[in-house]
Amino acid sequence: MFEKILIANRGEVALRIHRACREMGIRTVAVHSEADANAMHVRLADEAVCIGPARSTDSYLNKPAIISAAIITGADAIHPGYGFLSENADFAEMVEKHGITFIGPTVEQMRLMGDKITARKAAIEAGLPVTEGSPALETVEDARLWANKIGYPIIIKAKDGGGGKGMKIAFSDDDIEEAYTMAKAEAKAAFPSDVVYMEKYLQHPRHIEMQVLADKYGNVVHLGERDCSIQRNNQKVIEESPSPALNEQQRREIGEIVRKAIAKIGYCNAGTLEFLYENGKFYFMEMNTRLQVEHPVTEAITGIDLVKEQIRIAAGAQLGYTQKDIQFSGHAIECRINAENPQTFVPCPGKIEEWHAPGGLGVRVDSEIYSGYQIPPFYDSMIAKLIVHAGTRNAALMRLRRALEEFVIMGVQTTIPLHQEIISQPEYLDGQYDIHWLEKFMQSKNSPTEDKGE
Ligand code: MV4
Repeated sequence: MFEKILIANRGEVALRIHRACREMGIRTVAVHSEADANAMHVRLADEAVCIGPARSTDSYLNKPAIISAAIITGADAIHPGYGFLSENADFAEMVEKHGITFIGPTVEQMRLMGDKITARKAAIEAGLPVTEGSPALETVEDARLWANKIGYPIIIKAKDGGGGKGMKIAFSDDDIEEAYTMAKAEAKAAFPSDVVYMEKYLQHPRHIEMQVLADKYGNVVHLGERDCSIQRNNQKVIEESPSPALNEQQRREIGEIVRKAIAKIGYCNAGTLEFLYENGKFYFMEMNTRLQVEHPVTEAITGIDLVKEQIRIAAGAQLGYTQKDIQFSGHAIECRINAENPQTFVPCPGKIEEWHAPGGLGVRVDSEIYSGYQIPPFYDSMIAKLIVHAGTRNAALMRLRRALEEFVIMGVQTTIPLHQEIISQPEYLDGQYDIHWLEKFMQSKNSPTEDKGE
């Protein structure tokens, strides 16, 4: 087992990884920017190294600085968390070249899944269902031909894309030139490659993702799904498991398909397969090769510590259990609490004047905030995750309502009121929502012409 792990991240996830290490008897090294000298992950770690100025590109994305910190402190592994360098294959390769273990899949697997076109190809070969799609598009004419072959509406995506950037939808031949040209231009500006391809556009899907764990010996389990359809601007807001849209049999079916595919690909460590789900069918979109923000939802219903499993797997341990040992229990919901204006979503950094997190049975708060903490303006605005777990979805919703009410955060605006509003909507309560529901709900609230029923 590793003796010392460097945590190449900040915020709640740095703390989350530290906690797993501590419970495993592994020492931790925090890295931090100049703006994060007073952060909780720095205080709790055994050692801390300042890796550069506040801007992420100078610190948390600074590969040589992070690797130097690992060498100086004698860390034998690096956990990248999520975001930052977590899906950067060049970083993983550099880490491994220095004889340090990157806690994640192999460099090849990261490259395969980081490219949408090769990921799609691997998924098809491994038996995963996908939308109809094209190979890389060479010209507008090529795009028009493929669009007619697939049938409108279609969506053009960048091979290196993610987070919705460089995606353009076309509903007819009239839109195709603009969609192709714009997608290509956006890809060129934002990503290393401007290669784009096309898929059939699904108009009202849910976003349902499957969590998997695989060791280096071909053992694979799936840990069920997370429904992440409550989102805005490609930012997830609420996640839950199980999905209100799936029954027991559908879960078993997609679970087995995913398990076999992961075994066939030979993937190892923790991973998430993102699907769109519409009219009872799943369509593979992409695979995330990192720990995800919403992983605690899965931990709640399975009792499995995903970070400990990532570390054990990276150290060469066997899973030690099979699919039939995985028991799904109850229902879990996560709310992402951001320091933002809840109407406009404009970030609201500042000093936390008062902080009181909820507790009690079935309530987990992952956060590195404390009273008096100054939220720096340089990073993501998520300041806490509230996760509730209870026997049924209704019980979880009652618990979530209670926990949100207990939460006290003074000094900055947060998205807590937004969460309270969402979970009192009849569609949310009934589980009747797709990926567009939140944006439509926000619009209807802000539109003076519409009857708000107040
Ligand atoms: C799609 C789609 C509809 N049809 N692909 C957005 C980000 C990227 N991960 C994939 N995305 C989408 N791909 C097809 N063929 C709709 C989206 C999409 C979306 C997906 C998941 C969660 C939120 C979303 C918001 C807008 C669009």
